[in-house]
Amino acid sequence: MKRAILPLFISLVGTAFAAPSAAQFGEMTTLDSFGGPSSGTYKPTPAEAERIAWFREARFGMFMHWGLYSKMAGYWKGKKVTGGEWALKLQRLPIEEYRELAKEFNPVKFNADEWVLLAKSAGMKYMVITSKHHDGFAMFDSDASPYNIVDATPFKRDPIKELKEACDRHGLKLGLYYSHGQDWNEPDAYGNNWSFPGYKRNMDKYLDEKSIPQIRELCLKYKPAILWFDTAGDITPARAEQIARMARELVPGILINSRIQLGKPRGLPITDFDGSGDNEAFHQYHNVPWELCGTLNRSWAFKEWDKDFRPVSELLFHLIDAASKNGNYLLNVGPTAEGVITEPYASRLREMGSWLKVNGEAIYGCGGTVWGNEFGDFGTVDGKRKFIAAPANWRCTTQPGKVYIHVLNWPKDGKLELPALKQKVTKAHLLATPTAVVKIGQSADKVVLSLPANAPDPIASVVCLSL
Ligand code: FHN
Repeated sequence: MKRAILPLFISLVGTAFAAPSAAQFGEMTTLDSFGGPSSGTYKPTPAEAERIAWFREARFGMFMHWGLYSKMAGYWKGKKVTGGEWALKLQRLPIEEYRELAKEFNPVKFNADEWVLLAKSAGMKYMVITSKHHDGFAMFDSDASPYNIVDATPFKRDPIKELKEACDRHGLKLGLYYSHGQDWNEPDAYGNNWSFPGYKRNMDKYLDEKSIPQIRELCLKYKPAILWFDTAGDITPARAEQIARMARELVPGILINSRIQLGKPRGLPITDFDGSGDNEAFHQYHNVPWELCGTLNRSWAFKEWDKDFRPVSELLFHLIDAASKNGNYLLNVGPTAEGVITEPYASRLREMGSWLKVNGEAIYGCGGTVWGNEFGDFGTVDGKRKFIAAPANWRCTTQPGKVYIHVLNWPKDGKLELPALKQKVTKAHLLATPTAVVKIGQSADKVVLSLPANAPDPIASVVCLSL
């Protein structure tokens, strides 16, 4: 693993919930059924807690943005364009010309097992792929619209079906992203304000004639573990609820994300988990199960010219940071129009998998931090309330009876000071080098660990405290 100086990340998105105040932490609270401090505002029924259990256990998934826009690869008629999966709208392309891409979309190198095995080698436990993004093109065999990969391209195969079968073969869960309100191919949907001038759109008509029929067939044909909705547009709460209820009826145990509807997450029984901002985690511990989705470079869809891939140190930080706040990390790849996940993505994913092979017990199925004041706090900057992140020298995850300290900046003097723990620390060892000696100094107001001179891992080394 390359030596990397871990930059400090300031997460900018506000917490959607009043995160438990730091005062509530600072000492080991009783671990709730999710293995982390609970501020009491998340109360799943036994059935709801059961269906989300695999998601919390998983902690790490692969996001995939793959569609006709992948054929553009960041260009239009030979010219570099921004936008990726948004290029159609940002460049206000003629919709008839965009539709022509379908005639050339033929991912002959697509191999579902390769994709699933790469995700598995990264230590990922689930995948979420765009079954239909805002461009309106269905990447599955849809009976509700002929604008789909089987009927409209020379490929003629159903990659979602093949991915689902590969996920079942290799023990991963498959989630399906579906843009349920925004669809630039359809005049009645929300989002296309350049192709149908003067047309008075009717969202209910779009929902009844395309969106809901396709969501229905996604449920019946592929039984997804997650329906991952995005950009709800002006879908009313009632329609969002109708979609959620239909999905739960068709696929018992399915998980639904909070973006099914705009605004404050609805929470249970409509949605199972919250989403923080794109590439921005919640600032603090978030007691509703949640997920950070982020890009591996700077794009969701494949762009040939986007070579700005994030270092593994940053990617591992997001995984560890999210887990310490009770969240998952959904890390995105953008496959090419030929169906290939290119090496810059794959090599970083494999490096993350190597780290997880050694340290996975401190991530999978773990609860968040026992403290909560390590992230920083809100203050006033230029008269405005702002979150001021503390230096991210370490993060904490938990299992009943265990506290894991992910050391991100190895102390030069070997001394790592932690807030107080109510429980007595009986043992401390490094997951990477269990025989290395870690001395414990515990008093009423702090715990001090004396660490070996060298960090076993250049990015994040985990100390397991047994209580
Ligand atoms: O508009 C989409 C965007 O294209 C991408 O799919 C992201 C992924 O979280 N979601 C929306 C923007 O937040």
